[in-house]
Amino acid sequence: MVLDKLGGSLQNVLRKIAGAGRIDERTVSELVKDIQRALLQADVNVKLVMKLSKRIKERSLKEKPPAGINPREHVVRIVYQELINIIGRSSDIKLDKQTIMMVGLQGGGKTTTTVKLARYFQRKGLKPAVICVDTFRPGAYEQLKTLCERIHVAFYGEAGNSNAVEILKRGLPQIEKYDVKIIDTAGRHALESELIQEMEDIYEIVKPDHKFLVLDAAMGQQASEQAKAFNNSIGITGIIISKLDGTAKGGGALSAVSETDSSIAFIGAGETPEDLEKFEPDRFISRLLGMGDIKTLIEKAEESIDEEEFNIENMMQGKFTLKDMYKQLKAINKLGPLKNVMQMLPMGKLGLKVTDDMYKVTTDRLDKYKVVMDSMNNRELEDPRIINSSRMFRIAHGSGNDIDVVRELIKYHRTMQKAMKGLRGGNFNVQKMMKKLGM
Ligand SMILES: Nc1nc2c(ncn2[C@@H]2O[C@H](COP(=O)(O)OP(=O)(O)OP(=O)(O)O)[C@@H](O)[C@H]2O)c(=O)[nH]1
Ligand SMILES: [Mg+2]
Repeated sequence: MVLDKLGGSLQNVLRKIAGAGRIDERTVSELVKDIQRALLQADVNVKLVMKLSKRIKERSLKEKPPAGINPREHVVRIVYQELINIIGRSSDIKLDKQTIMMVGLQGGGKTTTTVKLARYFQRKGLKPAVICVDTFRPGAYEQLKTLCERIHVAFYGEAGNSNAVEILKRGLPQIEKYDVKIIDTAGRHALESELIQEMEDIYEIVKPDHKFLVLDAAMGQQASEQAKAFNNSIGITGIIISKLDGTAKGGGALSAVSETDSSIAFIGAGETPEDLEKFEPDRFISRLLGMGDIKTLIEKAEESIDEEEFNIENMMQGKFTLKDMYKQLKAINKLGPLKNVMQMLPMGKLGLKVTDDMYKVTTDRLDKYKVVMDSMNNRELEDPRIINSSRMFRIAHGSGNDIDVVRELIKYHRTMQKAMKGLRGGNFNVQKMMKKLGM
């Protein structure tokens, strides 16, 4: 997931607190040092880190735990709250008719993010349309057109026309009936006068509800300078941090923008149209701390999967048949890369290792499994434990597959079943604890 490394070290810190004998000055000092190390490694600004450490230290030693909460849980809660504080608020995005203008420097991820946003609103049941007014970079038109076609989003652009204003004057009436209109603009390598002028011209015609600035996570703390500069010249209503998957230093950009007037609206962590999520500081921090954002998962599931197909409760039950497994794999595949979905679950905290094998369930694999399962009878599907070697041979033969594929499917099912059980039980039950803390 986003910021794996930072998450990992913060989770270790929390585990340490959970296992601490008592909370005294020494434990707190140690804890604060560990947190500092983790945040600095992720490129969070030193001043912010110092401010945060001071707050955590003071509060942990001074504040009395509320009734029903032990001192260790109290400290965990303080860490959680203070981390949310440094990351700032989130932008308000309505699920309603709106026009969005995308701005940013060259190569920051505007076009990719335009498509991700279109997909985001599409998933929410709104009708998006995209206009390309990048007349600067050759190939911009084709890039956006192809991406939009891939996700079946309406697109308007004029190949070869270098006049952005003209394109908009013709394009806007054409997409009048769409709910969310997204305008992808050209980038330049610096915020120079030409770019500012063009952005202003486009602004005058479009009069967008939102001006989103797309910032590459790899720029780290410089993000704050960029955000300030764009905000001063044309004003922005939200920031989208892109490419969070590509850097271990994403903490820099994320925390830097909280120092500006604007706030983070979305974060992008991947190249596919699905790899965008609305930025919610509390949710983000819970996930970073390994508190498994089941809510995100459920919400996402509800958007694209009907209930019969995907039942999170069942998934956690641990007892499921091959048929269930197949249904769930299919559902998970619809939600996006398996790895992303798995990582929304509290795997880390429950000490469950998700092996690489579990990530590798590609559509191809699923199709193969489907064929294998078609050669099984109902009893075998209901209770795969009865599949001995002669049955395995029959199934392999009947489905035209190697016996290894059958073996692999059964093994996969077993691993999955164990994983689900692990999720439900778990040793250090963070979910329960967070509930108790009212988080
Ligand atoms: N890994 C990863 N790559 C990304 C992400 N967002 C964008 N990219 C890649 O970054 C490169 C540039 O992205 P674009 O969307 O074309 O950037 P742009 O801001 O539109 O660029 P210009 O139009 O030239 O200004 C592309 O190769 C994208 O695939 C992301 O979240 N993760
Ligand atoms: Mg572009």
